[in-house]
Amino acid sequence: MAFDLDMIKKVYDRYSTRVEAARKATGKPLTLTEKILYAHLSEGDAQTAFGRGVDYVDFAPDRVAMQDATAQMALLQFMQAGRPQVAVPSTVHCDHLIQAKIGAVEDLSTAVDVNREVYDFLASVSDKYGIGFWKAGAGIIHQVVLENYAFPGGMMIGTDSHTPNAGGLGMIAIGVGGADACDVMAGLPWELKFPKLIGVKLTGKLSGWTSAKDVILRVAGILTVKGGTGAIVEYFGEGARSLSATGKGTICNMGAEIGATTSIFGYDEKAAAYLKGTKRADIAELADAIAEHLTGDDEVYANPEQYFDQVIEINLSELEPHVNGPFTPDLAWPISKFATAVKENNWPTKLEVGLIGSCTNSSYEDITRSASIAKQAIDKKLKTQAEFTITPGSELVRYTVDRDGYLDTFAQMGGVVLANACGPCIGQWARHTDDPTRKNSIITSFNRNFAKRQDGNPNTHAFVASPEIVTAFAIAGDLTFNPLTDTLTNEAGEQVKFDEPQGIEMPVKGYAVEDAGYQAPAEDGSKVEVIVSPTSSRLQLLEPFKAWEGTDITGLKLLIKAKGKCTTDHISMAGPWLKFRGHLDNISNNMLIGAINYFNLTADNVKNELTGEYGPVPATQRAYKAAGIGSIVVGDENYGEGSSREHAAMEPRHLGVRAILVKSFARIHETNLKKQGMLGITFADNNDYDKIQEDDTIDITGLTTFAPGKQLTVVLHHKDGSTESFPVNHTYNAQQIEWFKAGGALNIIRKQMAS
Ligand code: MIC
Ligand code: SF4
Repeated sequence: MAFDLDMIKKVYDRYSTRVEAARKATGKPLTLTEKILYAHLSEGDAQTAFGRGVDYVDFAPDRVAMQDATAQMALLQFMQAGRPQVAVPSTVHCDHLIQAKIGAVEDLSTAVDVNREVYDFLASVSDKYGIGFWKAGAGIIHQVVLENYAFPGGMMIGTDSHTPNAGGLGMIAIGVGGADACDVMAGLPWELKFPKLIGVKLTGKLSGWTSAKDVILRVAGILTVKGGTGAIVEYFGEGARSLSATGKGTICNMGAEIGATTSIFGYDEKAAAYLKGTKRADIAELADAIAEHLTGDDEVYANPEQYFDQVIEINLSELEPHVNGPFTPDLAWPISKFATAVKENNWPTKLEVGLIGSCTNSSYEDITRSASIAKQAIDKKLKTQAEFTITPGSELVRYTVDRDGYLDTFAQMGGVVLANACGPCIGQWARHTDDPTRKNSIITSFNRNFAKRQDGNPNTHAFVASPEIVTAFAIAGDLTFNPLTDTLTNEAGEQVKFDEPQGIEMPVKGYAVEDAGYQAPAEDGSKVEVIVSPTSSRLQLLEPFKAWEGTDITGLKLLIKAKGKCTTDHISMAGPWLKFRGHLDNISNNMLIGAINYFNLTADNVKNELTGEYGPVPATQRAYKAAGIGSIVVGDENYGEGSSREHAAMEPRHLGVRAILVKSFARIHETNLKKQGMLGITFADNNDYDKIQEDDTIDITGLTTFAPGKQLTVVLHHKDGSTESFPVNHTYNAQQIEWFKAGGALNIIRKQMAS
């Protein structure tokens, strides 16, 4: 049912020709990344775009995947595009809106109730436009995609930043905003700045406590949250081939945390085995026939420095397990140094909750390795000290590990199984805590750990590690414990030590499931009606944004000058706000409420220049909007890091912010701003950030001659009557400038489809 063999055949049919042509045109051996990209250039660009150094290139992705929290906006936009059906195979996954509170069964039934309107909307839009629909409880998008849709050498975009998970099966899978998904579903080419290439050579072999997760935790430590920006990370070497396909998925998934466009592994025996194990032997057979093209050329891997922009080498035999955090995923600690770091930094040593699973780490291998630790706790009479939860990534995995007895083991050690959904990972967690003001620690096998991410509490110190390390920590209940070397006192008062975890890559008896949770769309959806109630608080049809007025933008008020980290969680918080993801006006009430105001170092408290009073960011902006005055948001480095949610771009657009001026942008967010017709600009000289004062009135000039590569000018009118100006950069190409002028890319599509 799920995968589309004909589509894959078509991709593979043109593959060899494209790769050969590219080799000839560039006169060089090719990396895997280049091969897949070249094989997916859209027809127009296919002849001209070989060779790097080209800027924006048009691609033709094979698939689109959307999760419920972003699909609503993507599909509300698609409905305006005027097409009867999607142009490429697409799926919707209901995973983000399920709140973890009691346990899987109860939480799922509450979610189905609470989110009925949204689920019904997504199901009917999917039915109408030919989109595959995965019901609530089916699992988390990236795990379901890996099990059903990812294929070696393919290209997919997804409305979620962890879409790169499919790189574990050799697919170029890239996280985008809903507007990008809308283009591809409408049959338009998809544009991407041709990426830089980072090569990661893995030598040696994992053993003992070390797992695939530790590879990416280490890479995050090396590259930091910005280091992968604009790059695709390609893993290779004997070490790479020794990793399971799901382990590779974990590494690619968390590549989002270093800002990478995506990450990828070549097709190998492990990938073939996983395809066969998940009932896709026919895909493995097709892939075998073009296997030489589904990996980088030998010359490239023999001399990677000549072909990659940057090369990192990691010896898996020497790699230690890592724990990263708190508050940022790139603060990497080898386990041998972690206890000292905890003490020196005064992080709360008592561990309150350990959480395993999520889209990042809930494979059969992960679960069996963690269960082997849990089993030891039972056998060695250790009492689990912290709370412990398990979030399976999909119903397929859940059913299988349940059948094989692992969920029982977790239950015996005191674990609680949550629904197959994002839950605590995205702040959908009704955590029971006696005192939220207490500094406290949790550890997860998820990927993000920004402040407030899991439970909305700024006092929570969240750390990230592999599921087996998380399990051991949860049993110990103490962050200064080193499971590799230390002993624990058991209920009989004896000192006991953990043995190394043991796992099984894939179920010996095969994967099984009763109801995977898939609903195929109608053959002919033209009669299907999509209903959005005009009084709904959760869904709202979109109104087109206004086109640019044709002049410079002047007289802007400074809405906020954000200081430090300003992720999409700061700009458009998730958790309780997820329920408004389909209602632009309502969700706009969370705009920038997490950002720290440079002038008073508080969140959600900015000066209203019309009254001189301080108030919440959204209310202040609504006051400017009501007065017909535009505003500007100023930010720091890597602004918009994290999620793909385009709400972080649409909310300011909807409320009348005219420009975002920052030191640098995260990739997806920058594109999202452009798509929505917003002006996203960067300081040419970062010191100019310091010139911006709270009471400034600001102009942006040069817009009447807005052109690629040409700087614009920002003019500050200070309160004391003085004026200062400085140049700012932008990365808009000719097409994107048209989006700006039209007031958003969708306004252009709508016109094209109507004509
Ligand atoms: C996340 O991990 O932050 C999310 C929630 O999956 C987001 C998507 C969203 O905000 O809906 C992402 O990573 O893109
Ligand atoms: Fe869901 Fe978390 Fe994965 Fe995002 S990172 S898709 S919130 S499980």
